[in-house]
Amino acid sequence: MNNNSIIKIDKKDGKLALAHFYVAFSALLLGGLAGLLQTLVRSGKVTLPAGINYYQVLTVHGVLLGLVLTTFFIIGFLFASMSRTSGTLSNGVRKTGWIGFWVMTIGTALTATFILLGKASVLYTFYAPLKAHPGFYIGLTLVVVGSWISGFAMFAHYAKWKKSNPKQVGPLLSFMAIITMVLWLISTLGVAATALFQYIPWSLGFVDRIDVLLSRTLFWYFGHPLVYFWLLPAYMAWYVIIPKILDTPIFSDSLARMSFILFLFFSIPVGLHHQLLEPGVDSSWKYVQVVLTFMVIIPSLMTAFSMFATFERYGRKKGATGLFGWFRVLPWNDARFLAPMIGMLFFIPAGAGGIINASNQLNQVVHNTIWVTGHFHLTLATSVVLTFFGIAYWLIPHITGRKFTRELNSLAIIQTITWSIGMFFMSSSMHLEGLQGAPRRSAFSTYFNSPVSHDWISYQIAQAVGGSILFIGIILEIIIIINLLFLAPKGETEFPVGESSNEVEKTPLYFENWKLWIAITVLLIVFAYSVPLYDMIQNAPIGSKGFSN
Ligand code: HAS
Ligand code: CU
Repeated sequence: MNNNSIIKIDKKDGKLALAHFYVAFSALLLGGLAGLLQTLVRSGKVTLPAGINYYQVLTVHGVLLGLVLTTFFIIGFLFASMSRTSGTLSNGVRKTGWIGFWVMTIGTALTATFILLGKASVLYTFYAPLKAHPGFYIGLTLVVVGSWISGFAMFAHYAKWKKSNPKQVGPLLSFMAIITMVLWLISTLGVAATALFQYIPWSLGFVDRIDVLLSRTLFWYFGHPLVYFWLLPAYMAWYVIIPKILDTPIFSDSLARMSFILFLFFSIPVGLHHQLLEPGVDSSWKYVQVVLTFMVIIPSLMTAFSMFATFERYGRKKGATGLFGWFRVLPWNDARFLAPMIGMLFFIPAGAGGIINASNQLNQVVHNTIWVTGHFHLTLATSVVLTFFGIAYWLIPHITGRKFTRELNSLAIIQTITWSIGMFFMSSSMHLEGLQGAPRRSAFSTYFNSPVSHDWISYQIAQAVGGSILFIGIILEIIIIINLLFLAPKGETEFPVGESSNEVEKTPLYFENWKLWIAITVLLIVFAYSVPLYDMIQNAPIGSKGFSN
């Protein structure tokens, strides 16, 4: 490991981060159990015990894993990263962080209650005209408000750092955390608007009907940047943590910042790529947003380039030669490296799938099929989630003052392999089944005994096999996390933060041009969304009544 002395984050800051991880990993366990049940039901071999509805379980799964696990883990990780790189949080910032945490937790509890009562089986995208109990929407709104409170706490902390370090660029990890939260803040305005002005009044019965197209458009204005809110913290680990684990300098501090700024620009004005088959939106605006979607691929390609360069440098240092010599010398037996690395490997086909989705013509083939479910189980549930597991392996023991022992490391390697095998089976069969037209968001059905549905069943059985292997992966992960929280031997664990090679490159100050970055972001949003939204509101239909089961 490392020879220089370990820099510890403040105990109280650690506690704040840890509180978020408790919620995140509880969500992993419950949400994972729901996932297992779904794949079993879809195999056609199992029916849920009386009273439990498939769509209720699917809502538990999507909300707990897609929204709760991610948001809590990310905010905990961002607070820890800020504390590590721009100094201990002030009492005010930390207190605000705790308020954010509790508002989010109360919101989560409220939402979860109504899902479990069977009053909100509307899936994580809560598409109208499916109608949930108002408590579901109010709970989710509280989660968003809580995350804003925490975001503002982080902004205040960064501003304080900048004040005491004038004319300097902020520490890379903190800079990235701030971009992530700015992205989150601007994008959540869409979902907050639809919740406050559409869903809540409608579910409370103040109005009878809802404008479905508008609600979906506001949702996807948020829903696409949501996926980069998940991805950017994983990229933080790839750009900044992995180089330190490899004891290699960061390839380029400026390139990393540039890629994050491009994510800020191009993440939001692209939501229509989720609505390419939606009637009522002029196709020229869909075209504009598809072009912008192709722009947001660039910062991911920059990330891939930067990672390959990091591995290459590490390999050369270890004496590797040839084009791929570096591959063999990478520290495959270190779970802190292996888990995110497998995440990167999976991101190559996952990203290619995304490009297929975004290509208008190909979207006609895959939209609303289980191909899309396969896509986001590779991106979110593999690339991002394995990277988060990799972060937990050093961050939790760093905070709890314990050691990630050899035994735990071995268990984490087994966990990573289990996850890869389970996901390979589940996701590949989802992709293949989707290409044959099998729908997503659907329980088992033979569709009135239609022959085509029989061709799907073998893929669904493969998904159940993959899902069961994945559930073993979840149990292993929970065992590791419980050990790191409570049982592992006491000791010191490093919070690895890479350094850039400053002799080669000095990061220019213009990266701190926040007003300009936000102005460009807003301009792009106005450009991509104002005409379609204006059209929708001008030509609004009478709207739809709600449906609930
Ligand atoms: Fe997506 C649907 C397009 C990325 C998540 N996406 C979804 C949904 C989710 C989701 C949850 O255009 C479903 C939402 C729903 O419920 O309806 N997606 C894209 C595109 C990208 C993309 C263009 N998606 C993501 C990420 C997600 C995510 C990231 C979560 C974290 N997606 C779509 C579209 C739809 C969609 C359409 C709508 C489909 C429909 O019809 O409903 C791009 O950002 C992807 C760019 C990525 C790359 C890969 C770069 C590779 C890297 C790894 C390098 C590896 C190394 C290791 C260095 C170009 C960085 C090498 C080592 C060796 C040893 C070789
Ligand atoms: Cu998207």
